[in-house]
Amino acid sequence: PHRSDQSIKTKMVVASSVPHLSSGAVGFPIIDLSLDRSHVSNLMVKACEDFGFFKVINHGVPKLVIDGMEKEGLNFFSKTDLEKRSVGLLKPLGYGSKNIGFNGDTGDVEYLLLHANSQSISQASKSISKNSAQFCSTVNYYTQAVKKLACEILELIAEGLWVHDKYAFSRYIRDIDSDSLIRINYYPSCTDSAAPVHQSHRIGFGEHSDPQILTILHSNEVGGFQVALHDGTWVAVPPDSMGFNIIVGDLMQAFTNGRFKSARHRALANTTGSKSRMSIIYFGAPPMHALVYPIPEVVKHMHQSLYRPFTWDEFKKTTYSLRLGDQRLDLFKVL
Ligand code: GA4
Repeated sequence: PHRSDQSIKTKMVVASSVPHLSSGAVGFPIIDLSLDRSHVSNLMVKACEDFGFFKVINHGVPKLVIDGMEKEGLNFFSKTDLEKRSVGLLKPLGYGSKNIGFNGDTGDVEYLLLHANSQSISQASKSISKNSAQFCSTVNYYTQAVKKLACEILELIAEGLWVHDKYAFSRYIRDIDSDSLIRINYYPSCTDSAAPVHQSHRIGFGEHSDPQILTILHSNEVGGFQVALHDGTWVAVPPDSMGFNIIVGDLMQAFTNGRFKSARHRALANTTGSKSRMSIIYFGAPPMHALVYPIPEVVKHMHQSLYRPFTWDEFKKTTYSLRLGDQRLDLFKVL
C-alpha cells in the first residue's frame, strides 16, 4: 500500500534533542571520518539505528573528483530534449524525465541512471557525451571513489555491530558482478520549469526507501532533500556540497534483522531559488544471484529471523513490480 503523503510540512530538529550528535545545528548525525576508528564505528551503528541516515565529513573523496562529476552532469542536462532522449539504453537505465519506474510514479526530475561498473560506463559514455573518453574517465573516478567510501562505511558498521567478518557487507559491493548503480538527478529551477510557481509543494522525487544495501548521496548547494524520522516527521537536510549523505537501504534492514531501518526520503522540487538542484547518487548493491538473509550474529540477540532468505534478483523484481513508496521488504517477512 502507498503511504499517504499527509503533510509536506517539515520540522527542524535541534541537536539538543539528539544527544549523541557530534556537531551541527540541525538534527541528523554528522560523522567525522578522521576521528578514532572505534568511536566512528559506534557512532555509525547508533546513527543507523536511530535514523537510518547520517552525513559524513572528512571522507577523503577529492573535491576535484566531485567537481568533475558535477560538471559532466550539468553539461548533460543542459543539452536539448532531443539530444538527451537519444541516450538509447535499456530501461530503466539511461535518461529519464518525470517518469520514475514502470508503475506510474512521476516527479519533477530528470535523471541519468547507469550501472556502476566500468564496462557499462564506457559503453554508455558513447551515447551520452561527444567527449566520451572524458565523460567515461570522470564517471569512473567518481564511482571508484564513492564505492571505496561505501566499503569503508560498511566495514566500520560491521565492526560496530561486532560481526566477526569485517567484510560481511562490503564484499557484496566489492564483487565484480555487483549490481550497483550510479544516478544523477536534476531538479530544474522554477525559472526553467513549466510548472506554476505558486505550487510550492511540488515533488521532485517522491517518498521512498532505497532497495539496495547503502546509498551515498552528494548534492550541490541547493536544498530540497528531506529524510523522515522513524515517527514519520519529515526533516529538511541542509545542503552541503562538501559532505556525503549516507542512507541505509532495504537490504541493510534485512541483513540486520530490522535493527537498522531503511530511511524514507524524498526530494521537493525546486520552487524558490533560481538555481537547479543536482544530486549524484551511488547505490551499493550485491550481485544478482547473491543470497540475502539476516546475519546470524544479529539474529542471535533477537532469537528470531524477521525475514526469509531471498536473492537480490528476486528482491529487485519485486521492487520494480511495486510503486515507488511501497514497503517492499514487508513481503519478505517470516509470518
Ligand atoms: C529508488 C532508488 C534508486 O533510484 C532506483 C529507483 C528505481 C528507478 O528509478 O528505476 C525505482 C525506485 C528506486 C524504487 C521502486 C521502483 C524502482 C523506481 C520504482 C518505482 C534506481 C532503485 O533501485 O529503486
